[in-house]
Amino acid sequence: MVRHPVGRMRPGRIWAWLTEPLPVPPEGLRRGPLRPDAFGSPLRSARLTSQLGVALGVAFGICFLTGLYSHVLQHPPAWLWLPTRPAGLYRFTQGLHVATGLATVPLLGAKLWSVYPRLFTWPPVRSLIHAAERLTVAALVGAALFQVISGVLNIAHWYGPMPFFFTDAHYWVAWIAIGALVSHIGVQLPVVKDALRRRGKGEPGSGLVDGVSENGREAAGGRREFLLAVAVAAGVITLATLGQTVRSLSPLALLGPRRPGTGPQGLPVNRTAASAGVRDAVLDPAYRLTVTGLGRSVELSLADLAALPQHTTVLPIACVEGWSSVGTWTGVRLRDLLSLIGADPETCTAEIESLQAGGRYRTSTVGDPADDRTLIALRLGGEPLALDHGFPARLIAPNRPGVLQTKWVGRITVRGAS
Ligand SMILES: Nc1nc2c(c(=O)[nH]1)N[C@H]1C(S)=C(S)[C@@H](COP(=O)(O)O)O[C@H]1N2
Ligand SMILES: [Mo]
Repeated sequence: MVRHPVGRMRPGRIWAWLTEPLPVPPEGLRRGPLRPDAFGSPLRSARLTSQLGVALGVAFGICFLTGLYSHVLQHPPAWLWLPTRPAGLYRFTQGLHVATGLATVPLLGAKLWSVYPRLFTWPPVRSLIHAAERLTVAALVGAALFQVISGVLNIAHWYGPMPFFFTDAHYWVAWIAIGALVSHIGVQLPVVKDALRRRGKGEPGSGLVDGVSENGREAAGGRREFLLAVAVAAGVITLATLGQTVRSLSPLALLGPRRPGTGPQGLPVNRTAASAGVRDAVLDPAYRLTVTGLGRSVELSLADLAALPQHTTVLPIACVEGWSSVGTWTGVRLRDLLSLIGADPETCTAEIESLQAGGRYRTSTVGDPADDRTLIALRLGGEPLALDHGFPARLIAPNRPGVLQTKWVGRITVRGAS
């Protein structure tokens, strides 16, 4: 049993109260999984748990940071300057977020398997501080399972089991997970350090004995094989999904719900024109793009738009779900459209509004409309946009989550002009 490091401190009054042993429940209750010898697998050891814990900690850290970046891009705070270069940065970070999250599935499973006998530890609660520690672990396990499961459901577009808004829930539970994780690491660090330092203390040459379990039993072999199996499972899952964003791996992307190169004009589609209910509006010959603000307004027909200077940029659609695909887009620079009503693209922002009547992603804001690569695109790969890619006009801007690349644009409103 490892002594709690803080227990060696000169105990203050509160600390004494928190760590005071609580009464032990009657031995007669110690049945079933609570029996001392209920879990016999010699594979479980502090060393195995520590190694899985380190890997899982790194994976969660990556998911947290890349997830935070995705959140900030979708909800940019006014005081924060966000770079638009490199244009494919979000494509990389979000691909990493989803790939790492999926690789976490076998890691988390193995880690929970290695520690679940501790659910039945005896006595269940030794002291108030022990109770707090167990509650933190419960929060960590609950939050980790929630993140992995809700993330997988989101990529699968299966919202039935999620009666809440995925994005908000996934964001807030991430803070619970990271808070509980930091506290868990703080408590377990001495145990982990100790377990990892014991490398090679087993019987040399036998290849069987390796590490010491919590109760002093020597852990038998098989740990390496177990870790290898977990690593292989994580690797296979990664390979089978990375192809949704890395084109050369796309033939292997059996688990990736969207593969680059599929869909109209070689680009995947999440929301079709039919499901967004915009078919009639966008095919109407009376379609006009309205640019408005500062008390001025212009209406542009498709012919007017085609008569303006055309520019081409090569930019990815990088969906929050981890898939991405690069397209060659041609159209009118957003800055040129804003100039038509005398707005200064250097000092204003632009709200881009879809002809779609409802839905969360019918509008988005461009904070830096002066960027030359930001287009109201009319063409993809040299052809007019497919209906599902946002015909007749869609926004395409660098380093931007897919949900903000608004399709079927009908109105642009100048905001925040000075
Ligand atoms: N108006 C509108 N634009 C939208 C959406 C939407 O639901 N409505 N979905 C967005 C999402 S989630 C993505 S990933 C991209 C996909 O663009 P694509 O269908 O051309 O590949 O469009 C974005 N633009
Ligand atoms: Mo998306």
